[in-house]
Amino acid sequence: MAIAVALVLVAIAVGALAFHYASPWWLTPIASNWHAMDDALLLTMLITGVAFVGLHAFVAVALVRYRHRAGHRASAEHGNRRLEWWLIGITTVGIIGLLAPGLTVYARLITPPPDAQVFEVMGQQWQWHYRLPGRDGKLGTTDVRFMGPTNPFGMNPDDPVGQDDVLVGGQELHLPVGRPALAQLRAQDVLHDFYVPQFRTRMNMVPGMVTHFWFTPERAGRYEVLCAQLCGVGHANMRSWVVVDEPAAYAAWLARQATYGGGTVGSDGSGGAGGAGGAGGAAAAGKAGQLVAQAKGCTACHSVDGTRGVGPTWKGLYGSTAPLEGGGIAQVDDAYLQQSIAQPQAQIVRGFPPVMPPAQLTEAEMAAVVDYIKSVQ
Ligand SMILES: [Cu+2]
Repeated sequence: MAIAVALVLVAIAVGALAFHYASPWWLTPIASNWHAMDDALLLTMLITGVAFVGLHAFVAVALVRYRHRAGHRASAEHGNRRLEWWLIGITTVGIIGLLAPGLTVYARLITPPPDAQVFEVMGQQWQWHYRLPGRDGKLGTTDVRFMGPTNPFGMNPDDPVGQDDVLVGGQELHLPVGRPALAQLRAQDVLHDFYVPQFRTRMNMVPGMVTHFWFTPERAGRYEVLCAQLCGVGHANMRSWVVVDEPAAYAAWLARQATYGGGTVGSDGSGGAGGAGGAGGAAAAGKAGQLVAQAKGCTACHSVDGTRGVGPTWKGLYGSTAPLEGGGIAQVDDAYLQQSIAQPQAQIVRGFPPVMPPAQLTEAEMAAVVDYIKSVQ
Protein backbone atom coordinates (compact mmCIF):
# COMPACT_ATOMS: atom_id res chain seq x y z
CA MET A 1 0.00 0.00 0.00
CA ALA A 2 2.72 2.45 0.97
CA ILE A 3 4.55 1.68 -2.26
CA ALA A 4 1.39 2.24 -4.35
CA VAL A 5 0.83 5.66 -2.76
CA ALA A 6 4.52 6.53 -3.33
CA LEU A 7 4.16 5.62 -7.00
CA VAL A 8 1.06 7.83 -7.31
CA LEU A 9 3.00 10.76 -5.81
CA VAL A 10 5.87 10.23 -8.25
CA ALA A 11 3.38 10.03 -11.13
CA ILE A 12 1.81 13.36 -10.05
CA ALA A 13 5.21 15.10 -9.96
CA VAL A 14 6.35 13.63 -13.30
CA GLY A 15 2.94 14.37 -14.88
CA ALA A 16 3.06 18.00 -13.70
CA LEU A 17 6.52 18.46 -15.22
CA ALA A 18 5.47 16.79 -18.48
CA PHE A 19 2.38 19.02 -18.66
CA HIS A 20 4.49 22.09 -17.99
CA TYR A 21 6.95 21.38 -20.78
CA ALA A 22 4.43 20.06 -23.33
CA SER A 23 1.67 22.58 -22.57
CA PRO A 24 0.39 24.68 -25.47
CA TRP A 25 -0.63 27.38 -22.97
CA TRP A 26 2.51 29.41 -22.68
CA LEU A 27 3.38 33.09 -22.91
CA THR A 28 2.63 34.97 -26.15
CA PRO A 29 5.73 36.51 -27.79
CA ILE A 30 6.67 39.61 -25.82
CA ALA A 31 6.22 43.00 -27.52
CA SER A 32 7.33 45.42 -24.79
CA ASN A 33 10.32 46.26 -22.63
CA TRP A 34 9.04 44.20 -19.68
CA HIS A 35 11.31 41.18 -19.99
CA ALA A 36 11.75 41.52 -16.23
CA MET A 37 8.11 40.41 -15.83
CA ASP A 38 8.88 37.17 -17.64
CA ASP A 39 12.03 36.67 -15.58
CA ALA A 40 10.08 37.16 -12.33
CA LEU A 41 7.43 34.70 -13.53
CA LEU A 42 10.02 32.12 -14.56
CA LEU A 43 11.83 32.43 -11.23
CA THR A 44 8.51 31.87 -9.43
CA MET A 45 7.82 28.81 -11.60
CA LEU A 46 11.31 27.49 -10.88
CA ILE A 47 11.11 27.94 -7.09
CA THR A 48 7.58 26.54 -6.77
CA GLY A 49 8.45 23.75 -9.23
CA VAL A 50 11.52 22.65 -7.25
CA ALA A 51 9.49 22.77 -4.00
CA PHE A 52 6.62 20.82 -5.60
CA VAL A 53 8.81 18.04 -7.01
CA GLY A 54 11.06 17.97 -3.93
CA LEU A 55 8.17 17.59 -1.47
CA HIS A 56 6.51 14.85 -3.51
CA ALA A 57 9.82 12.99 -3.79
CA PHE A 58 10.49 13.36 -0.05
CA VAL A 59 7.06 11.98 0.93
CA ALA A 60 7.41 9.10 -1.58
CA VAL A 61 10.86 8.14 -0.25
CA ALA A 62 9.71 8.41 3.37
CA LEU A 63 6.67 6.24 2.62
CA VAL A 64 8.78 3.45 1.15
CA ARG A 65 11.68 3.66 3.55
CA TYR A 66 9.68 3.87 6.76
CA ARG A 67 6.73 1.68 5.74
CA HIS A 68 5.38 -0.80 8.27
CA ARG A 69 7.35 -4.05 8.32
CA ALA A 70 7.41 -6.90 10.79
CA GLY A 71 10.09 -6.42 13.43
CA HIS A 72 10.60 -2.70 12.59
CA ARG A 73 9.42 0.16 14.78
CA ALA A 74 9.55 3.86 14.04
CA SER A 75 11.36 5.93 16.65
CA ALA A 76 10.84 9.64 17.23
CA GLU A 77 13.76 12.07 17.12
CA HIS A 78 13.47 15.09 19.39
CA GLY A 79 15.14 18.15 17.98
CA ASN A 80 17.77 18.33 15.29
CA ARG A 81 19.40 21.75 15.29
CA ARG A 82 21.31 21.23 12.07
CA LEU A 83 18.23 20.13 10.12
CA GLU A 84 16.15 23.01 11.53
CA TRP A 85 18.68 25.63 10.43
CA TRP A 86 18.84 24.09 6.98
CA LEU A 87 15.04 24.15 6.62
CA ILE A 88 14.75 27.73 7.91
CA GLY A 89 17.54 28.84 5.58
CA ILE A 90 16.13 27.20 2.45
CA THR A 91 12.58 28.43 3.14
CA THR A 92 13.83 31.98 3.73
CA VAL A 93 15.77 32.04 0.48
CA GLY A 94 12.76 30.58 -1.36
CA ILE A 95 10.33 33.18 -0.01
CA ILE A 96 12.74 36.05 -0.74
CA GLY A 97 13.07 34.66 -4.27
CA LEU A 98 9.28 34.68 -4.64
CA LEU A 99 8.68 38.18 -3.26
CA ALA A 100 11.69 40.34 -4.13
CA PRO A 101 11.57 40.22 -7.95
CA GLY A 102 7.83 41.04 -7.98
CA LEU A 103 8.29 44.00 -5.64
CA THR A 104 11.22 45.47 -7.57
CA VAL A 105 9.58 44.99 -10.97
CA TYR A 106 6.33 46.53 -9.67
CA ALA A 107 8.22 49.53 -8.29
CA ARG A 108 9.74 50.07 -11.75
CA LEU A 109 6.38 49.50 -13.48
CA ILE A 110 4.77 52.44 -11.67
CA THR A 111 7.77 54.80 -12.02
CA PRO A 112 7.60 56.13 -15.59
CA PRO A 113 10.65 57.64 -17.30
CA PRO A 114 10.37 61.44 -17.72
CA ASP A 115 9.91 61.22 -21.51
CA ALA A 116 6.90 58.86 -21.31
CA GLN A 117 3.88 59.96 -23.40
CA VAL A 118 0.66 59.81 -21.41
CA PHE A 119 -2.55 58.25 -22.69
CA GLU A 120 -5.75 57.76 -20.78
CA VAL A 121 -7.95 54.69 -20.70
CA MET A 122 -11.50 54.86 -19.43
CA GLY A 123 -13.21 51.56 -18.64
CA GLN A 124 -16.95 51.26 -18.80
CA GLN A 125 -19.38 48.35 -18.84
CA TRP A 126 -18.44 47.02 -21.43
CA GLN A 127 -16.13 49.02 -23.59
CA TRP A 128 -13.00 51.14 -23.67
CA HIS A 129 -12.43 54.83 -24.34
CA TYR A 130 -9.01 56.33 -25.09
CA ARG A 131 -7.80 59.90 -24.76
CA LEU A 132 -4.50 61.48 -25.75
CA PRO A 133 -3.24 64.94 -24.87
CA GLY A 134 -3.19 67.42 -27.75
CA ARG A 135 -0.31 69.65 -28.84
CA ASP A 136 0.10 71.08 -25.35
CA GLY A 137 1.03 67.60 -24.11
CA LYS A 138 -1.46 67.88 -21.26
CA LEU A 139 -4.77 66.16 -20.61
CA GLY A 140 -7.62 68.55 -19.82
CA THR A 141 -9.40 68.37 -16.49
CA THR A 142 -12.44 66.15 -16.00
CA ASP A 143 -15.20 65.82 -13.48
CA VAL A 144 -17.81 63.18 -12.76
CA ARG A 145 -20.60 65.75 -13.08
CA PHE A 146 -19.79 66.23 -16.78
CA MET A 147 -20.00 62.52 -17.56
CA GLY A 148 -22.77 61.47 -19.88
CA PRO A 149 -23.52 59.32 -22.93
CA THR A 150 -21.64 61.69 -25.24
CA ASN A 151 -18.95 62.61 -22.71
CA PRO A 152 -17.65 59.34 -21.23
CA PHE A 153 -14.46 60.99 -19.89
CA GLY A 154 -16.32 63.76 -18.08
CA MET A 155 -14.37 66.39 -20.06
CA ASN A 156 -14.67 69.85 -18.55
CA PRO A 157 -16.12 71.98 -21.39
CA ASP A 158 -14.70 75.18 -19.88
CA ASP A 159 -11.10 73.99 -19.60
CA PRO A 160 -8.98 75.41 -22.45
CA VAL A 161 -6.32 72.72 -21.83
CA GLY A 162 -8.81 70.00 -22.79
CA GLN A 163 -9.91 71.48 -26.13
CA ASP A 164 -7.06 69.90 -28.09
CA ASP A 165 -7.35 66.51 -26.33
CA VAL A 166 -7.70 63.64 -28.77
CA LEU A 167 -10.76 61.46 -28.16
CA VAL A 168 -10.01 58.26 -30.00
CA GLY A 169 -12.91 57.12 -32.12
CA GLY A 170 -13.65 53.44 -32.43
CA GLN A 171 -12.23 50.70 -30.32
CA GLU A 172 -8.62 50.96 -31.40
CA LEU A 173 -5.76 52.93 -29.88
CA HIS A 174 -2.50 53.53 -31.75
CA LEU A 175 0.90 54.00 -30.09
CA PRO A 176 4.27 54.73 -31.67
CA VAL A 177 6.85 51.94 -31.47
CA GLY A 178 9.88 52.52 -29.24
CA ARG A 179 8.51 55.44 -27.24
CA PRO A 180 7.71 54.94 -23.54
CA ALA A 181 3.95 55.19 -22.95
CA LEU A 182 2.35 56.06 -19.62
CA ALA A 183 -1.11 54.54 -19.20
CA GLN A 184 -3.41 56.49 -16.92
CA LEU A 185 -6.46 54.43 -16.01
CA ARG A 186 -9.95 55.28 -14.78
CA ALA A 187 -13.26 53.43 -14.51
CA GLN A 188 -16.79 54.81 -14.77
CA ASP A 189 -18.77 52.16 -12.98
CA VAL A 190 -17.11 49.02 -11.59
CA LEU A 191 -13.67 47.46 -11.37
CA HIS A 192 -12.05 46.83 -14.77
CA ASP A 193 -8.46 45.92 -15.68
CA PHE A 194 -6.44 47.03 -18.71
CA TYR A 195 -4.46 44.05 -19.95
CA VAL A 196 -2.45 43.49 -23.13
CA PRO A 197 -0.80 40.06 -22.80
CA GLN A 198 2.01 40.88 -25.25
CA PHE A 199 3.00 43.92 -23.15
CA ARG A 200 3.11 41.76 -19.98
CA THR A 201 1.49 44.58 -18.04
CA ARG A 202 -1.90 45.11 -16.53
CA MET A 203 -3.47 47.31 -13.92
CA ASN A 204 -6.82 47.50 -12.18
CA MET A 205 -9.07 50.42 -13.07
CA VAL A 206 -10.88 51.53 -9.96
CA PRO A 207 -13.90 53.89 -9.87
CA GLY A 208 -12.86 57.09 -8.10
CA MET A 209 -9.12 56.50 -8.57
CA VAL A 210 -6.51 57.13 -11.25
CA THR A 211 -4.06 54.24 -11.51
CA HIS A 212 -1.07 54.09 -13.84
CA PHE A 213 1.81 52.07 -15.25
CA TRP A 214 4.21 52.47 -18.16
CA PHE A 215 5.71 50.37 -20.92
CA THR A 216 7.64 50.79 -24.17
CA PRO A 217 6.06 48.95 -27.11
CA GLU A 218 9.02 47.38 -28.90
CA ARG A 219 7.34 45.61 -31.80
CA ALA A 220 4.90 46.99 -34.35
CA GLY A 221 1.69 45.00 -34.51
CA ARG A 222 -1.94 44.79 -33.50
CA TYR A 223 -2.55 43.55 -29.98
CA GLU A 224 -5.80 42.70 -28.27
CA VAL A 225 -6.80 44.51 -25.09
CA LEU A 226 -8.66 42.38 -22.57
CA CYS A 227 -10.53 43.37 -19.45
CA ALA A 228 -8.95 41.26 -16.72
CA GLN A 229 -11.60 41.80 -14.04
CA LEU A 230 -14.96 40.05 -14.22
CA CYS A 231 -17.05 43.21 -14.62
CA GLY A 232 -20.53 41.95 -15.47
CA VAL A 233 -22.44 39.97 -18.06
CA GLY A 234 -20.74 41.69 -21.02
CA HIS A 235 -17.23 41.19 -19.60
CA ALA A 236 -16.16 38.68 -22.26
CA ASN A 237 -17.05 41.21 -24.97
CA MET A 238 -15.01 43.98 -23.37
CA ARG A 239 -12.28 43.92 -25.97
CA SER A 240 -10.34 46.45 -27.90
CA TRP A 241 -7.06 46.80 -29.79
CA VAL A 242 -3.76 48.58 -29.38
CA VAL A 243 -1.96 49.07 -32.68
CA VAL A 244 1.77 49.76 -32.40
CA ASP A 245 2.86 51.78 -35.44
CA GLU A 246 6.10 52.93 -37.00
CA PRO A 247 6.43 56.73 -36.46
CA ALA A 248 5.15 57.74 -39.93
CA ALA A 249 2.07 55.52 -39.74
CA TYR A 250 1.42 56.77 -36.22
CA ALA A 251 1.60 60.41 -37.29
CA ALA A 252 -0.84 59.71 -40.13
CA TRP A 253 -3.28 57.99 -37.78
CA LEU A 254 -2.98 60.75 -35.19
CA ALA A 255 -3.71 63.46 -37.77
CA ARG A 256 -7.07 61.82 -38.55
CA GLN A 257 -8.27 61.75 -34.94
CA ALA A 258 -10.95 64.10 -33.65
CA THR A 259 -10.22 66.58 -30.89
CA TYR A 260 -12.62 67.44 -28.11
CA GLY A 261 -12.94 71.05 -29.25
CA GLY A 262 -13.90 69.98 -32.77
CA GLY A 263 -11.97 69.22 -35.94
CA THR A 264 -9.11 66.79 -36.19
CA VAL A 265 -5.52 66.87 -35.00
CA GLY A 266 -4.36 67.35 -38.58
CA SER A 267 -6.60 70.33 -39.33
CA ASP A 268 -5.10 73.68 -38.39
CA GLY A 269 -8.20 74.96 -36.66
CA SER A 270 -8.20 72.25 -34.02
CA GLY A 271 -8.65 73.63 -30.56
CA GLY A 272 -8.90 77.13 -31.98
CA ALA A 273 -11.66 79.68 -31.82
CA GLY A 274 -14.12 77.40 -33.57
CA GLY A 275 -13.94 74.81 -30.84
CA ALA A 276 -13.18 76.73 -27.68
CA GLY A 277 -15.97 76.53 -25.17
CA GLY A 278 -17.99 74.17 -27.36
CA ALA A 279 -19.61 71.84 -24.89
CA GLY A 280 -20.02 68.29 -26.15
CA GLY A 281 -18.03 68.96 -29.29
CA ALA A 282 -17.31 65.26 -29.52
CA ALA A 283 -20.84 64.50 -30.66
CA ALA A 284 -20.63 64.76 -34.40
CA ALA A 285 -24.05 65.33 -35.89
CA GLY A 286 -25.68 62.16 -37.17
CA LYS A 287 -23.54 59.89 -35.01
CA ALA A 288 -25.52 60.63 -31.85
CA GLY A 289 -27.25 57.23 -31.79
CA GLN A 290 -24.01 55.37 -32.23
CA LEU A 291 -22.39 57.34 -29.40
CA VAL A 292 -25.33 56.71 -27.09
CA ALA A 293 -25.28 53.00 -27.96
CA GLN A 294 -21.58 52.82 -27.16
CA ALA A 295 -21.85 54.90 -24.03
CA LYS A 296 -24.74 52.85 -22.67
CA GLY A 297 -22.84 49.65 -23.34
CA CYS A 298 -25.36 48.32 -25.91
CA THR A 299 -22.59 47.47 -28.35
CA ALA A 300 -20.93 45.05 -25.94
CA CYS A 301 -23.76 42.58 -26.55
CA HIS A 302 -25.29 43.72 -29.89
CA SER A 303 -23.01 43.63 -32.92
CA VAL A 304 -23.53 45.80 -35.99
CA ASP A 305 -21.81 43.41 -38.41
CA GLY A 306 -24.06 40.37 -38.08
CA THR A 307 -21.93 38.53 -35.51
CA ARG A 308 -23.93 36.72 -32.89
CA GLY A 309 -23.37 38.29 -29.48
CA VAL A 310 -25.01 37.96 -26.07
CA GLY A 311 -28.00 39.65 -27.74
CA PRO A 312 -29.25 39.72 -31.35
CA THR A 313 -27.16 41.63 -33.91
CA TRP A 314 -28.48 44.98 -35.11
CA LYS A 315 -27.45 44.35 -38.68
CA GLY A 316 -30.61 44.04 -40.75
CA LEU A 317 -32.70 43.92 -37.59
CA TYR A 318 -35.09 46.74 -38.40
CA GLY A 319 -37.94 45.54 -40.60
CA SER A 320 -37.23 41.88 -39.88
CA THR A 321 -39.27 39.51 -37.75
CA ALA A 322 -38.08 38.05 -34.47
CA PRO A 323 -39.19 34.62 -33.18
CA LEU A 324 -40.13 34.94 -29.52
CA GLU A 325 -39.49 32.67 -26.58
CA GLY A 326 -42.71 30.81 -25.80
CA GLY A 327 -44.00 31.09 -29.37
CA GLY A 328 -45.11 34.00 -31.50
CA ILE A 329 -43.31 36.40 -33.75
CA ALA A 330 -42.59 40.10 -33.33
CA GLN A 331 -42.38 42.61 -36.16
CA VAL A 332 -39.27 44.72 -35.57
CA ASP A 333 -40.51 48.30 -35.89
CA ASP A 334 -40.08 51.49 -33.86
CA ALA A 335 -42.52 50.40 -31.17
CA TYR A 336 -40.86 46.99 -30.80
CA LEU A 337 -37.38 48.52 -30.49
CA GLN A 338 -38.53 51.12 -27.96
CA GLN A 339 -40.17 48.46 -25.82
CA SER A 340 -37.18 46.11 -26.09
CA ILE A 341 -34.85 48.88 -24.93
CA ALA A 342 -37.00 50.16 -22.07
CA GLN A 343 -38.45 46.80 -20.92
CA PRO A 344 -36.18 44.08 -22.29
CA GLN A 345 -37.95 41.33 -20.37
CA ALA A 346 -41.34 41.98 -22.01
CA GLN A 347 -40.50 39.94 -25.10
CA ILE A 348 -37.46 37.67 -25.25
CA VAL A 349 -36.14 36.68 -28.67
CA ARG A 350 -35.89 32.90 -28.92
CA GLY A 351 -32.40 31.52 -28.33
CA PHE A 352 -31.07 34.47 -26.33
CA PRO A 353 -30.70 34.63 -22.53
CA PRO A 354 -33.00 37.10 -20.73
CA VAL A 355 -30.09 39.08 -19.27
CA MET A 356 -30.48 42.59 -20.65
CA PRO A 357 -31.05 45.30 -18.01
CA PRO A 358 -33.59 48.02 -18.89
CA ALA A 359 -31.68 50.91 -20.49
CA GLN A 360 -32.21 54.30 -18.87
CA LEU A 361 -32.51 56.62 -21.87
CA THR A 362 -34.00 60.05 -22.30
CA GLU A 363 -36.55 60.47 -25.08
CA ALA A 364 -33.93 62.05 -27.35
CA GLU A 365 -31.41 59.28 -26.64
CA MET A 366 -34.06 56.64 -27.32
CA ALA A 367 -34.94 58.23 -30.67
CA ALA A 368 -31.25 58.50 -31.59
CA VAL A 369 -30.57 54.83 -30.78
CA VAL A 370 -33.64 53.64 -32.72
CA ASP A 371 -32.49 55.75 -35.70
CA TYR A 372 -29.04 54.24 -35.43
CA ILE A 373 -30.42 50.67 -35.34
CA LYS A 374 -32.51 51.50 -38.42
CA SER A 375 -29.37 52.66 -40.21
CA VAL A 376 -27.49 49.41 -39.57
CA GLN A 377 -28.58 47.40 -42.58
CU1 LIG B 1 -14.34 45.32 -17.66
